[in-house]
Amino acid sequence: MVEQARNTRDSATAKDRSSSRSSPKADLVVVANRLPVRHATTNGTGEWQPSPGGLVSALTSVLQNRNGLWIGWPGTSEYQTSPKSYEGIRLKAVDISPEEYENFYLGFSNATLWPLYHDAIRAPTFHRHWWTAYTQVNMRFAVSVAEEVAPGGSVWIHDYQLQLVPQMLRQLRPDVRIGFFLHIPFPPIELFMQLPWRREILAGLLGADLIGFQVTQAASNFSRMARRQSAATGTDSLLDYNGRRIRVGAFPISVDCEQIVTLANDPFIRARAKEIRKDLGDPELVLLGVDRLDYTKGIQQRIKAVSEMFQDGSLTPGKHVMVQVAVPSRETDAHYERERHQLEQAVSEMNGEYGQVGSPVVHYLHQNLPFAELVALYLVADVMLVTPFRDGMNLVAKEYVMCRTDLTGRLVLSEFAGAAAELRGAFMVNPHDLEGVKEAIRLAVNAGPKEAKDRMTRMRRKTYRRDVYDWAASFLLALQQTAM
Ligand code: GDG
Repeated sequence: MVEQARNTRDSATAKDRSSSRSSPKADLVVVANRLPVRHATTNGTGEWQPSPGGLVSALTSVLQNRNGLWIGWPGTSEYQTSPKSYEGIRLKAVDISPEEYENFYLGFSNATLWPLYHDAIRAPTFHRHWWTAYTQVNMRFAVSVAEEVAPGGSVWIHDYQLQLVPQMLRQLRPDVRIGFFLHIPFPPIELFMQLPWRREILAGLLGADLIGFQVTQAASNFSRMARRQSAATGTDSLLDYNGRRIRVGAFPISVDCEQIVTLANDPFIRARAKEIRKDLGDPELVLLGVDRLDYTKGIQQRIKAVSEMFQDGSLTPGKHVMVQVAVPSRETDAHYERERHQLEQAVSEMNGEYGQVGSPVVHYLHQNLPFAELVALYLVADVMLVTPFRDGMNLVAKEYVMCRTDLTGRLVLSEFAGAAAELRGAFMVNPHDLEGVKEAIRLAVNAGPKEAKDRMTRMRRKTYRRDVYDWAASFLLALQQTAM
């Protein structure tokens, strides 16, 4: 299975786009908000390309082996033209209208659930018409799955946009096995209780046979909540509900370790890393941040910490340089626009104060870079800063660790990222504690080679043990073992 999956990154081919014959029912259906392909415009012409990332590779590989189908939204209203297959698996597009995009996606998914599930770092907004759109779109996904899954087949539903699908699908197709995985945190009871539709969301999730989370804390938050607000009884890992037994557990996601190591050892990428370092002015030490531009990622707080370190002399312009990549994200949302504006202001203030002509102290890129370029940056980074206020897992931390094949490099990691449970060799920080963040960066910057090597060795060993293919396989095995 793993071998096959290594080859899944090529473009969707013309053949893929044309094969829409009536198809048999699928033994395994993956359901996610997005299809594994996206419509991109290059040189003025639009074309369908595979979505990047280890998750798509891993899920594609399990679908290839099990007569699989992927159901999702193609990310455009031109859904009729989206490919009907990709890498030998069938794709089925679910349409979302522009109005539903506003209410279901930008509204309920990203302005109600996203902030609520991330410790309410921004106040969640509750609107009844957003909820209505959420239920409508979830029902459309459930109906779409019900039409396609073979008798006795399995369905794997992904993430916070589709939490009602398990129950809706169970009503339509009681004969199938249903798994659900939440990629983001599940909040503590006190926060989840704010949600006016908390009972409906719980009932939605409890339609599954297996409910997976990134870390045990999230799994336990959910089980406690379910026991308090629904008819469920049982333990944190096993719930009895409506005469069914539901398994709840942690399945920490990972990255495609082999692919990353191969890229990190690629002579062209290593040469590119040297070139980047030279372009940065051959500093003694490079600090790096790579995040989607999202208020949960703690980017501003990190810039503030580094800026204060230039001010108090712990970092020296010319000797120390920071690079911050902030990938454009959810740009139509006002919270995100404000975040970008404030971040860019902080970056320019820092450069205004401490930079010199031709040598800024922080290099800021608001771009989506090719993954190879990202790997080159990971190779350049002596200290990697991953300081989210809350994060389901954080794959950037794991990617960085896998790139450091020579066991150099130091990771500063928020204790509120799911990855902190595994990457114990990191310099841990509470991102809300600015002095603590500065202290952890100071320790990382000044760590000797032996300490850095010991820490990196621990983290690499742990990450290598379970890659994204193992993650997918272990979830599906657990699903297969649930009682029907
Ligand atoms: C959600 C949860 C959970 C970043 N910049 C570029 C680029 N990236 C890639 C990274 C990494 C991915 O994006 C980001 O993943 P994260 O895990 O850090 O964060 P979210 O996007 O918030 O993901 C998170 C994850 O789901 C999986 O379950 O870990 O907690 O929030 O893979 O490499 N990729 C490219 N260019 C960039 O500029 N090509």
